[in-house]
Amino acid sequence: MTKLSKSNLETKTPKLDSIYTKYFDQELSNLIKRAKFKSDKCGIETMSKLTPEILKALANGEICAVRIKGFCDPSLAKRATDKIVQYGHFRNWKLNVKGAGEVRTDTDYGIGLPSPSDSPGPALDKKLDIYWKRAIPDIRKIRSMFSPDLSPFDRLRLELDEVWSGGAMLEEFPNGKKAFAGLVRLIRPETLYKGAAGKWGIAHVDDQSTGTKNFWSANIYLRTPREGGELNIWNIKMGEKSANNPLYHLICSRLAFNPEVQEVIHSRLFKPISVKPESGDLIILDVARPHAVAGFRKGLRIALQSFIRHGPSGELRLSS
Ligand SMILES: O=C(O)CCC(=O)C(=O)O
Ligand SMILES: [Fe+2]
Repeated sequence: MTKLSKSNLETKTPKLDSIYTKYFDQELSNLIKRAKFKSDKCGIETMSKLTPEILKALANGEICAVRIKGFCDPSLAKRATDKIVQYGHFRNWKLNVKGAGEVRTDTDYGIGLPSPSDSPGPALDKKLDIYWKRAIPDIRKIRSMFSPDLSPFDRLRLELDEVWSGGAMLEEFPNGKKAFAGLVRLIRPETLYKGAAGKWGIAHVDDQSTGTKNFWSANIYLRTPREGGELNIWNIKMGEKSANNPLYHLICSRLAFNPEVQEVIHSRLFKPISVKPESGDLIILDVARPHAVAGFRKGLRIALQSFIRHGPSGELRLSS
């Protein structure tokens, strides 16, 4: 066993104070150190099928997430995953962070592309062209991985349309182009961050505009590790107070994808509520609440993912 000397202990567990001074000025540091969240005690509901009532409860902030157990038959999930892993050219999902350029996340994606998030300009235009061109062929490619069975992602689109007043559809851009939805996301032990974010996950929200209402994410889990890989959700009381909370702003920012900043975030958050997805489960969660995928040592964690926004006429709009 290596003996830990004081100096290598220091490099392994960077002191919080030095992280504060590295990333924030004195005033912001003090605000973050004083910031507190209240839990609203909302939970994660497990159901056997999607119902209008449970989605309304999610929309009204009465629950944090809904899990549909066995939404996809586990043996179908296994068969499709074997094909997906063989076929997919997995790449790390990178984010543009102001001042730090592209930073890696803990997640790789295979079939499909996440919608580009660059600021307006020629680089974004180029990425959007590729995204639009590939959207429908990639949706069909994923469908083919489950053939001759119904893809669970297609089933999700159908069932959301059936149960939600206002219906469900693929997100459509102002130019009439359809979005891609149902991204294959893969997390491996090797891609996890070190430190708190590797243990509890990268605490984040998925929309940088703080306090967005009714912005959900759906994940259909195809393969999950035997131990670890829980979905952690912080059931913070949402509203004006949380939207103005400097810690919430930090979690919403791209800086949250910095492993050192995660040390600060985790030191300030209370214990999350947690759910361990199993192969075949569907979870729809409110992604305005901080959430994270807990680390694991062995195995793969693969899911088909889509965001769900509420459109102007009350319809659900899906895009990855
Ligand atoms: O994989 C999961 O359980 C949730 C991932 C996530 O952060 C999301 O869907 O927004
Ligand atoms: Fe997320």
